[in-house]
Amino acid sequence: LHAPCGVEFEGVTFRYEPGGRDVFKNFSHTFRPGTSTAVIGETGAGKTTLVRLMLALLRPTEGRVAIGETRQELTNLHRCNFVYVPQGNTLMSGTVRENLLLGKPDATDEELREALRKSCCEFVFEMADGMGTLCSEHGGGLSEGQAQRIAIARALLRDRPIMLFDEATSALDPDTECRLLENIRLMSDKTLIFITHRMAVCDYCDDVLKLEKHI
Ligand code: DGT
Ligand code: MG
Repeated sequence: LHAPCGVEFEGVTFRYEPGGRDVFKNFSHTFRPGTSTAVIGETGAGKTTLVRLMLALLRPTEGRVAIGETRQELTNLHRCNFVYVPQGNTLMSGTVRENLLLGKPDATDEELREALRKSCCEFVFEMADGMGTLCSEHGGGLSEGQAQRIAIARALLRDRPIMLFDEATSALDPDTECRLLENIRLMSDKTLIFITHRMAVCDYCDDVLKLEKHI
């Protein structure tokens, strides 16, 4: 559907406030189309800021962020190339099925089940109400790790060329996390960007980007 799509940072300097600290200083990096990258760095290093620059929620103070083969400068329009799974629980109150359909409103039950399998959500099939199980706004009867996996299934259904995960697997046990990363990586036409505090994730990625905190 979508061609593989990369993201390029070219000489990006960014500060939140005039005269404030540079979160990025003449930063250049290419997220190559169809590859996976682990983004690591201490707290405050700028990982979430990197995401906001990609989503054009922020504009570089200097330099540019570009996307795709045409290397177009990012605008709000280009947000449609991304799906973003943020930190924390982002499920709405409603059933598992209703949550998944936010990712793809016309998905068949088979497509929903496929996305659940890829994101290690087999537990849904074992619940009495299956995809009719209720998730309340803050996860309800689901554990944090279960809610995270359903949010990832929803993101997979959205089927965008670039997937951004900001600590989106932090509540999973390491075995499940690795299995999930492997499943997602097998969809190798996607450009995957995993922000993580867990070094083990690096072993599952083609590239590692370490962000440093500037003083
Ligand atoms: P984390 O999530 O705690 O591991 O940290 P990162 O790596 O996601 O860091 P990030 O991008 O949230 O913050 C980078 C720097 O920018 C840090 O010094 C805090 C500052 N910062 C973040 N968000 C804002 C904001 O909305 N306004 C201002 N003025 N500064 C911000
Ligand atoms: Mg962050």
